[in-house]
Amino acid sequence: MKTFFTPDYRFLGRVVCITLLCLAVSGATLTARAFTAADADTLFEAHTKAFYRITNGRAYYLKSTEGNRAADFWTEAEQLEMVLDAYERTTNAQSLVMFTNLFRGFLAEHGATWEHNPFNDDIMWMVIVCTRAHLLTGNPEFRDVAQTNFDLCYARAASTNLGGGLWWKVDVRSKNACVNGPGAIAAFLLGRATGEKNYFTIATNLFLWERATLFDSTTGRVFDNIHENGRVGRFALTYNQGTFVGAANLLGYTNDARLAATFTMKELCRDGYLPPGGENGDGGGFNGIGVRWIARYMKDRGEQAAFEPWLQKNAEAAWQARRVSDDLSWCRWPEPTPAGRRYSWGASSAVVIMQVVRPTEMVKLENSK
Ligand code: 7K2
Repeated sequence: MKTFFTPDYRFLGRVVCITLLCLAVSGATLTARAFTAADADTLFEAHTKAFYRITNGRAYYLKSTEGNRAADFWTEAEQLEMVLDAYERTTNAQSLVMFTNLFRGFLAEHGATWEHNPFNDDIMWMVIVCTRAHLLTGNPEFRDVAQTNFDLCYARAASTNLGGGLWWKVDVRSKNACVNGPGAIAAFLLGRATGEKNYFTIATNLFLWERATLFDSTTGRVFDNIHENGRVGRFALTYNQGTFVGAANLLGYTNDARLAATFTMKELCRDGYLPPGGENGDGGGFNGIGVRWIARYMKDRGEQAAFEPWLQKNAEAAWQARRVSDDLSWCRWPEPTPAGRRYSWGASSAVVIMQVVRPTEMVKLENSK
């Protein structure tokens, strides 16, 4: 019996060897396509070279690769967040200098108070920027600008109509996820920055209103808005999913954060890829915002097993989609970035995802230890 089976064992051994060889070869292929921390630097630097402009210590982002127009209020604000993402990853003093120049440029362009802007969401985005900058640097100037503008915005945006929440605009026609998610995050971070408990209460109330009004707790879908007449616009966008996840995570509603993040991954993606944003509009940076808050939730709660492969697949796609001429990557990965005019906002999602998602190269190194 024994001798009869011996050749079979040897055959099995050979099968095992070949399988291991195949795994090693596919591992090598993965390594070749792994993105690195240096690649994340490259994409950020390419965006800087194409769009960052500075005169007399005041900096701004160009709107596109053609012409001299500056990016508008909220896309500028969110590109300042992109710089903070780069600083958080690298703690490189140079990105903090860039941020400070952009902050000065922003105030020179839009003033120190922003009540002239009819969009409450725009103000909340910039409040998040300034509060994050304060929490990273301790600079009181960032905190004070954030607090003043949060307060003036909240005073005009908060109402009890439709059960609470913030109006999107001064015309008080609808209450949108794009102001309530950011409003909750801004209030929470201001609570941390100022130590004033009232901001945490506001954050909780805004989040709970959004959760009750613009969230499907069965699926994790975040609805875009509710009109003053009570009609809900049920379409879901990655940036609204992201700020909902962000607020839920900060406030400790972890199950809600997980559900909304899972919805983004499973229902809004095709083949696992985030939906392509319209590049020359508001949508170009939606995925950057979405991923920023989902990645933060994932890291805070140790949910890498569920979300990191998906995030890294998208980061890898963003990296591979860059064009050779100037290393810009647009927002429609995995489709390659075409030649011609590109937009700073549209190119920011790729930069952000590479800052907030751990390079695949590091994962490989850790696995082989
Ligand atoms: O309708 C809102 C929002 O609910 C929706 O998600 C997006 C979709 O469009 C608007 S928000 C976009 C505005 C943000 N503030 C500055 C304005 O110029 C901009 O239109 O895109």
